[in-house]
Parts: sequence; structure tokens; C-alpha cells
Amino acid sequence: MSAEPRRVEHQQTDKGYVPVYTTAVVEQPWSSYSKDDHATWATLFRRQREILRGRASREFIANQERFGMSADAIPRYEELNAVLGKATGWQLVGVEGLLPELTFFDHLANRRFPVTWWIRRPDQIDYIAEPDLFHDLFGHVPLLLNPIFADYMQAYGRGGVKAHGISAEALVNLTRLYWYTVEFGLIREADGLRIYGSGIVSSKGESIHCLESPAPNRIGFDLERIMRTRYRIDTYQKTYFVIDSYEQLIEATLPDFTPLYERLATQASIPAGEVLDGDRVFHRGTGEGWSGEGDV
Ligand code: HBI
Ligand code: FE
Repeated sequence: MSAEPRRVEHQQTDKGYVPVYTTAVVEQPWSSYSKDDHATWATLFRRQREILRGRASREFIANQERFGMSADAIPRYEELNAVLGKATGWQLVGVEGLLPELTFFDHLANRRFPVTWWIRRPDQIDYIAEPDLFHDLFGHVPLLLNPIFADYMQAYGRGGVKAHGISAEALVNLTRLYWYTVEFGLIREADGLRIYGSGIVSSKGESIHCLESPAPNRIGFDLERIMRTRYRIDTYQKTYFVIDSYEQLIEATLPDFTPLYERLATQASIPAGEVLDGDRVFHRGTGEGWSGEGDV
């Protein structure tokens, strides 16, 4: 018998919030989930699926269904892996909490997606600072069934290993790309703007805010612009970037970023909420529609 995996969370100290990192890969201790754990999954699953109707990317919902994810119980990684392996060759691996950056990148570069084995407590239903099972499974795993997005995630992992060896600044630039696409990305679909970012789909408030609030900017995807844009981790985003298709992500990621990092090192970063000349800004049209300036 191997020991039960640990639940590694941030620590609150007199210096404030301190993230704690762990590198272990663990078996999902599925039979140790309590009734409360399954109930938390069920509550969040039902609530988010309801909110995401007409808001999430078609691909996201279709893939959750293809996995057979439901409110009934916390999914078993083994069952998801059977579907995922056949579709794109990705595999989920259980982890205890936040991974050091290089460990995280190494998993992605090898088509392994780290999924936190534990789920948030009932008092954390509406907000938890770090990734838990709900965020990782509900939010990240569905798009790994999409071959294009699956390749993008691997390219990001490889890019991360490389950026780690270049400079701390290069890593900051690359991390912004992950943040504004994988975590907080919007996509333009036939019916209008839709959500694909995991940080959004796993949050009730932000799922509504990102599409309906007049406050944030919605700007067309631009690799260099994203890499220069700071972001907030403690509030809803002030800016979302909109892709036209998942292909756009992989195409933008094909070239070697080394010369880009060199150019970015000479430029100032952009505050999270700023709009620049040349940004392709999306506005809500009449009715429900969104349109990009310049192509209306
Ligand atoms: N670890 N388990 C886990 N999940 C993440 O999403 C994660 C991580 N470690 C680092 C990290 N994300 C980010 O710093 C990456 O963008 C580099
Ligand atoms: Fe995430």
C-alpha cells in the first residue's frame, strides 16, 4: 500500500499568502473522496454548465460530453485517460498542488497534464486561489481532446522549458501568453464571443463578467501585445484577448520566440487595463452580437 497523497495548499503566514510547491505524481485516490467532495463537484458542475450555455465555446461543451463528465460523481482519471489517449495522446497525471514552473512545463512538453487530485472545501466553493480538481478537470481537460489545442499546449510546455533557460523576463512574457489564452481566452464563433479559458469556465462570476460587463476590454489576439501585457491574479481580468480560431494559437506559436524575447526586453510592459492605438477592439453590437472594429 502506498501512502495517501497529500493535499498541498498555500500557507497564510505573517508575510501573507505563500504558495507551496510540490513535484510528486500520485494516483488519484478515487475511493477516498467523501460524500461532500462528490457533492462539491456536483454543485459546481451543474452551476457552471448552466451558466456556460450560450457562453462557452461549442468545442468545450461538446468535449465535456464526449468525456462523459457529469454531475453524478468526480470523474476517474483512468476513464478520462482512455478517451484522451485515443484522441490526442495526452494523459492526465495526479498531482498534490502547484508544481514548480519547470516541472509543470516538462509535463506539458511530454503531453501529460497535471491535475490536482483534491477538490476545494465547501467554504471555498466560490473562490480558491490555487488550482484544484474542479478547475483542472472541468476547466482544462476538455480542450485537450481538440488536436489543435492539444498541440498548442505541448508547444507551450516546450517553449516554457526553453524560456526557463533564457531569462526570467522571457518566462514572464511566455507566462502572459498562457494566462491570456489557456486561462482567460475568448474565441469568436459564428454566434458571437465565447469562452474557452479555464480560469473563466471554472468561475461563476467571471463567466458572466467577461462577456456581459462593459468594464473589461476585449481585444483581438496579438502575440506580441499579449506578451507585453501585465495581468491581475486577484480580480477579474481588465482585458481579454479574442482568438478567431484554435488554429490561430498554434500558428502564432510555431516560430522561435528567441528574437521576440530580445525585442520585448527593450519595450515597456503594458498595464492590464490599457487600450492602445492599433488594438482590434470588440464592441457589443445591437442585440447580442459582438463585432470587431474594422470588419463591421
Ligand atoms: N502547477 N499544478 C500546477 N498547475 C498549474 O497550472 C501551474 C503549476 N505550476 C506553475 C504554473 N501553473 C504557472 O506558473 C505556469 O504558467 C508556468
Ligand atoms: Fe489553470
